[in-house]
Amino acid sequence: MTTAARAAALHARAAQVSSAVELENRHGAHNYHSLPVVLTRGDGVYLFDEHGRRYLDMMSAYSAVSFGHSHPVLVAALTEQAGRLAITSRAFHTDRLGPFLETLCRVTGMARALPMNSGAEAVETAIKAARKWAYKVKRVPEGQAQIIVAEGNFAGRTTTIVGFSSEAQYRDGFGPFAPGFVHVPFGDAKALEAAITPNTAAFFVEPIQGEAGIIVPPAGYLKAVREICTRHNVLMICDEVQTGLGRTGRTLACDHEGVKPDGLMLGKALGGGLLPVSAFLAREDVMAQFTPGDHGSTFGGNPLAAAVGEAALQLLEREQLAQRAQEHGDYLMAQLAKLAHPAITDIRGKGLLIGVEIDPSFASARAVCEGLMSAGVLSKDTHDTVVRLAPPLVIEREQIDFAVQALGRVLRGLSATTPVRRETASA
Ligand code: IF1
Repeated sequence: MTTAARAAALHARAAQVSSAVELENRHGAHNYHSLPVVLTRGDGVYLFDEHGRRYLDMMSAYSAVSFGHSHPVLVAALTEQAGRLAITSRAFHTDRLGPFLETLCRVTGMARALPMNSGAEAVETAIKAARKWAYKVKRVPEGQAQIIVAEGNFAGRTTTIVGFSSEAQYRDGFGPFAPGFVHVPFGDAKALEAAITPNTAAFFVEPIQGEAGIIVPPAGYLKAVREICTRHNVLMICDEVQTGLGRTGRTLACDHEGVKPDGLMLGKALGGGLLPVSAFLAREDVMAQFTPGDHGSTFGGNPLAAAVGEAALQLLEREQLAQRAQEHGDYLMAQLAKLAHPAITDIRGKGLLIGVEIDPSFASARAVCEGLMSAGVLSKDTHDTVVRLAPPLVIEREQIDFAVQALGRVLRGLSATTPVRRETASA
């Protein structure tokens, strides 16, 4: 089937898609280009559409559904707490927040935690903490604090955060942006050291860049960053919103190099795939910058989120999901490599955070994801050429086999319609 014919078939199918899409299109902002499927139910690694079709979820809502859809233990924790006490604000204490914070600190090894809701809010909290620490502890002149970020970063959609994005579309039309951010190439420790000045408060970095296309830095990079930040009295703050909580085969992606950052952000899976829960965690003197009234949130630390977050962390440990992600991620990598299809130019990642780079002369990653959808597998492309494979950490080997076989069929189908690349004589 030619690409045009496939697109037409998909759009014809999209037209059949329920009135829900019609209503979305008529009443909603058009800020997503969703695949033409209307999901109505999730169960473990599976999603079901309005026609009852079953799909294997290979992207887990961008790693927010690491425990699988509607995990019974987590749903029980949610419903029990919802029926008892859900939202109080932090004007009052509750019986759930303290135990959740204790577990968060124990699991991550950090001294203190500040609960928020979205990943972006945890990142914004970290920016405020780093700046205030710079002024009050490092004695950087007021208003001069610099935060170094990596090119290719993704940390959320608030205007402060998109202000330091290197992705033009994420910035276009949303300025003016907050000053005080400096870019260095991701993975280059020497460039980081060269960018540090006496006014540098912190270096914010994802241990593996997700949205940039599952970019794994050179081995030893995080350890080198740790040493440089310590030597220059610069805070190393890691964004583990996507890589944290077992996703890459360790509790935190920093654990692969035995690196302990001065601060880190968690989100996504911390909410058990049921509601938004995030947190900024840090060493004592950084978190001590916050005094009553400095910072807050209507919903941050609510007992419902705390109950679900606590249950999620206990599940992560009890079911050894980080180790499972390592074993099943290695298996997935190996099975993908066996495809040995010319359209695949790279397979990269750690644990169950994997990116498959597709040669654009064969097809876009979006077209591959559309093909996968027709084959009963749901995933997402990033940056035009990368298919993200990040299934729930509870996935079984035979389900991994199903996903890989589906990808193989899709790529063979695309090859059949893609003009053979003419290797130029000079190549
Ligand atoms: C979208 C992907 C994008 C994140 C990291 C913070 C946040 C995110 C490392 C903010 C959020 C989401 C946002 C979502 C798509 C998804 C994403 F990388 F996961 F695939 F965009 F790059 N740090 N990532 O990845 O967390 O405020 O969203 O809770 O915006 O389209 P949030």
